[in-house]
Amino acid sequence: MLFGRTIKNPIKISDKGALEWKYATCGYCSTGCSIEVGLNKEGVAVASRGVADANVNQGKLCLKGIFEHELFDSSGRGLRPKMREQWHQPWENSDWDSALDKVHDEIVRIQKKHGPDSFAIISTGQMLTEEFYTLGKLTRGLIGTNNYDGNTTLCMASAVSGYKRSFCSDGPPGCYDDFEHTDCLIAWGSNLPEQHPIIYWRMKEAQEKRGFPLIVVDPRVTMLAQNAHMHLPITPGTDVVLMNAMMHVILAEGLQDQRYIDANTTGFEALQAEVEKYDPTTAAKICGIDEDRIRVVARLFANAGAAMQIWTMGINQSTHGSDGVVGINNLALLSGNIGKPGGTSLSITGQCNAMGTREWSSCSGLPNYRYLENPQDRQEVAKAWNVDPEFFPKKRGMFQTDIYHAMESGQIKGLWLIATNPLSSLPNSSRVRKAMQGLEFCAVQDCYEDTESAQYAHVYLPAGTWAEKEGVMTNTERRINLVNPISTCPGEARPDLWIFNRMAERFNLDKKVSFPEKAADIFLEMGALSKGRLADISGMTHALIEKNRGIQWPYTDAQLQAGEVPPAGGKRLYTEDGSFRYANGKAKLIPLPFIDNNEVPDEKFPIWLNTGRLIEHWHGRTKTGKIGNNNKYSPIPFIEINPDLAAELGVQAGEYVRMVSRRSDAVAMAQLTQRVPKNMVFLPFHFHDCANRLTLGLLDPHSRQPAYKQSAIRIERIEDQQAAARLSMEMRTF
Ligand SMILES: Nc1nc2c(c(=O)[nH]1)N[C@H]1C(S)=C(S)[C@@H](COP(=O)(O)OP(=O)(O)OC[C@H]3O[C@@H](n4cnc5c(=O)[nH]c(N)nc54)[C@H](O)[C@@H]3O)O[C@H]1N2
Ligand SMILES: Nc1nc2c(c(=O)[nH]1)N[C@H]1C(S)=C(S)[C@@H](COP(=O)(O)OP(=O)(O)OC[C@H]3O[C@@H](n4cnc5c(=O)[nH]c(N)nc54)[C@H](O)[C@@H]3O)O[C@H]1N2
Ligand code: SF4
Ligand SMILES: [Mo]
Repeated sequence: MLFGRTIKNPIKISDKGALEWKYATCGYCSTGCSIEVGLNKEGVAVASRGVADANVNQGKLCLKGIFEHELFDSSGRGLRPKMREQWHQPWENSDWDSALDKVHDEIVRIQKKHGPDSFAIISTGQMLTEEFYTLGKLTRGLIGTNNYDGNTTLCMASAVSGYKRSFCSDGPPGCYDDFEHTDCLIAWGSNLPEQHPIIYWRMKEAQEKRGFPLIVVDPRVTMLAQNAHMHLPITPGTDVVLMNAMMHVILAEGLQDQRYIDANTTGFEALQAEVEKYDPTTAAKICGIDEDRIRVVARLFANAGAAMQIWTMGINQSTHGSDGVVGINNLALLSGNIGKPGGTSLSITGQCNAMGTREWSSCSGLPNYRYLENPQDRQEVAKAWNVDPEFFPKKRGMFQTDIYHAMESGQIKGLWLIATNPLSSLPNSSRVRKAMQGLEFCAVQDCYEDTESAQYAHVYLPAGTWAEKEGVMTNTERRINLVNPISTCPGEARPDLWIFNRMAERFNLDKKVSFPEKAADIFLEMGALSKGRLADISGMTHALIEKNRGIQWPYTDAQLQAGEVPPAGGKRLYTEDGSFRYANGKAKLIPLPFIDNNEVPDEKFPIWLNTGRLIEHWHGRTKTGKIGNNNKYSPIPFIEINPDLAAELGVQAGEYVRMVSRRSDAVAMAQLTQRVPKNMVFLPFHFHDCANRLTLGLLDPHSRQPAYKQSAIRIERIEDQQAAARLSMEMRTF
């Protein structure tokens, strides 16, 4: 018998008629791929391709980047500003002046009536850096609410907090080039092949060349786990116990790098005393990893010439998120693996410009990692912006997750949402819904008008997206790359920068503060503010960035003047002899006692609910749900469920099931797979009104990031499959 095709037709790539190619950086994930968009003779975007001489992606793109040009004319784009008196009334078309006046007047009214901090502004990791900077200037310098934060609290807050605790500063020390030098890689809670496909390709190429061991810690058999030498299917939320046990073994067997520890760290004795309690036999009972395996991994890691750790949401999104990051840093410091090629602790960031917002948005402080708490920082920024330093708050305001609680309690009355969709992305969405319904005023600024959160808006501001705008983004390895305007905004939609500048005019009547119109000029202003700081970008310009296909910070004016070539893929933040930002130049080793404070399965809710992502979709699918070649892979909500559990529940493959948590319920199709253990299901959070109906999202005490990955549910068989199918079809649209 013959299998497959007997005659092979040559693959034909249809000619899309692209005549001109324009340079940008992909606007989905934080990998930061350089991309070119092809325009046909009418100037319409018809194709996307990777840029061959870009260090990051070397000509490659993933499934999202390759169809990114289709975003420009996708359905649901906002074409006109809209307004209404009450959120439940029908929208009325408006014009820019009226809509912006309304937002301005409501901010002023609410601040006057209830105090400056009663109006909150929530931003994102998905705009361009010049836009973040401008919004920060407007918010901190003119509007003056302290309750200004970003969706990065849902994402990178634990990494930021952990880096600050260990090294006294945010800023990932490593880069992709470290894969080329490492002798051992541990990936904690990261599904690299699906969520950062091109970083995965870089890692895989390096690994195939040099064969270093890959150890994956994830309760699920992800694609990365399938490709690992060792998979550690950890009990959810217990990574810190495994880390402590590994440190126990390292210290008990004298495998630590004592010279490095003595020269570059403080706190060794306290850490030693704490990890003493975590012998592998005891730890194995909590974290579910066999004691001998813990020993093997600890030895492999500590004995490697250079050892590297990466992590993503499996660590950050936990009640021990910040501790997990500190634990990773502890392991790196004990073994002298910071700042050397292949030896690093590299947080893989999430959104395309999650780094840019950390550096420049002023959400948690002031530009370029300056602190509101530091008088000198306040003074410097006030001088540069020509505002009164006393106008700045003396400490940071609420985190995004706390802002919602303050909306519930009535402390916050007004909200301006920019490029984030909390009704889909915050945990326990029925609480979020209620909080939004209770607002006196809400403005939503989004490139799509059909988002869940826009349901509760009084004003809708239609924004441009991605390469309808101009500016830079920073990727996971601190590389700043350029987005050129390739298409114009549809209808009357305008770039976010334009919207901020027009809003600034309304708060800046005496024109005291300058708000440049051009992104390239704003970038130069930022460069001047960055001189001598950790993230010094004073040597960069937009033109130089495009020429180099991205430049990693720091790149200083002095380096430029000295003719030093911009860093092209090997730049590390700290040197092998420390140089950390604490006053004594040393990093901190911090003991991490484990307290089991998660929601865990019990008799009534016996199944772990693990939520996360798929390669083809982006978050709430406002973008990928509209692109056929992305959407077709998973158009409806589904769960990964173990066949043994399905059999016990009497559920067949392809049937719909009802999931019930203490918060609410949701319906999804059962996909039977051994990827998850019998006591866990995995539910992608991309679908409308689904995963976050169920999640509890307890907050990490340091970072205020929600534990999206650990909730308890029960699963019920549904008799009426047709009704469930109809419901599930509704969840695919919004
Ligand atoms: N295609 C696509 N790519 C994306 C995104 C997207 O929406 N779609 N989003 C981007 C963004 S913003 C982010 S933040 C990143 C996220 O990237 P990732 O963090 O890699 O993706 P997730 O699927 O959220 O979670 C990763 C893994 O954490 C595991 N996990 C769950 N609980 C635990 C635990 O207790 N311990 C450990 N060690 N692991 C656990 C899950 O099983 C899951 O496989 O992806 C970015 N890239
Ligand atoms: N259950 C569960 N929930 C999660 C997670 C999880 O793993 N599990 N992960 C969390 C994480 S890591 C993240 S990052 C969040 C993401 O949460 P959100 O930020 O809510 O996710 P997005 O859907 O990306 O929202 C971005 C919004 O901005 C719009 N937008 C895109 N580009 C532009 C632009 O240029 N300008 C403007 N004005 N609008 C734009 C999009 O249309 C979209 O509505 O979700 C979190 N929620
Ligand atoms: S890996 Fe990330 S940056 Fe690269 S093409 Fe895919 S989504 Fe875009
Ligand atoms: Mo994220």
